[in-house]
Amino acid sequence: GDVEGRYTYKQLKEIADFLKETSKMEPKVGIICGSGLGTIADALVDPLVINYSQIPNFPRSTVKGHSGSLVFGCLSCVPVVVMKGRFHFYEGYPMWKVTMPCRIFKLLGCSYLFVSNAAGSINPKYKVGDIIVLRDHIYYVGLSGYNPLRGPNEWEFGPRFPPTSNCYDVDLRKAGMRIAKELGYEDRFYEGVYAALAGPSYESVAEARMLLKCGVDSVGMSTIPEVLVAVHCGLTVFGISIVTEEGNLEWAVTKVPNHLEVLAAAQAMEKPLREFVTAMVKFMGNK
Ligand code: 6GU
Repeated sequence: GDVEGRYTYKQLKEIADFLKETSKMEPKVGIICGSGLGTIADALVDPLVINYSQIPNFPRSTVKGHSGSLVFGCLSCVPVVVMKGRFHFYEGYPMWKVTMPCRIFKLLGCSYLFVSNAAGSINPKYKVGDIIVLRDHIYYVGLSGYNPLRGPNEWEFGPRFPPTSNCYDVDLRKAGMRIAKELGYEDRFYEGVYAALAGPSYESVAEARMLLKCGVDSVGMSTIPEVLVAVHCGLTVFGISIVTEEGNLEWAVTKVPNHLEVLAAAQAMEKPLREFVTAMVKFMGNK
């Protein structure tokens, strides 16, 4: 049941009104944290944590021990709301639950979506710990029918046939690459194409080779549904992948990702990532 259920506009308004009353804030940027990237929320000044379980009509996160939370606060004096723990399609959530937070961001008054994910690299140039600023995407899940915008159009939010040729704002991408350079991280930042699979199984070697031939740089199981719904309702989008695994393009190689190495690489990028997000949000606040 993907299109049987949906949030009514009234339900979404109720969620947004609850969050407005509780936070007394009007965030300018909505930030979605990828797996292991929740430390972005730790950088907020005067954080207010609202657990998903406290929010009417909000789904629960399936990750054990964490219901997930929205954190309101300031980054570089810009009011933001951070989503710690997203809803993945592979967990069994329907697309209308996966993407609901973007419409909430819109109703809260956000102009921007900053979205991040942990991803595998397909382009052999990219190593664990590299950060890929999303230039474009290939949405395999949508090409095979699971588009979050399928079903009656929600005219309160946007048009029936939204274009997707400019999902990742060019000014933000340029600013992102400039800021990475100014921070001294140009050797770890690239612009690239992200592909989303439904998951939860990883890509096979043949699939990885297909992705490479299709021009894919990084691959994961998230982000694009949220981006499509954000673009539909007029949010300006900026996205990054953090490479936490290197995709396997060789049948002869049976490399198993070393989880400790992956964690160490992600941890090593925590400081650069925090600096980068802080600077990007400052740029968004001044735009
Ligand atoms: Cl779909 N593939 C690989 N290789 N690594 C990942 C991933 C996918 N999603 C997160 N990390």
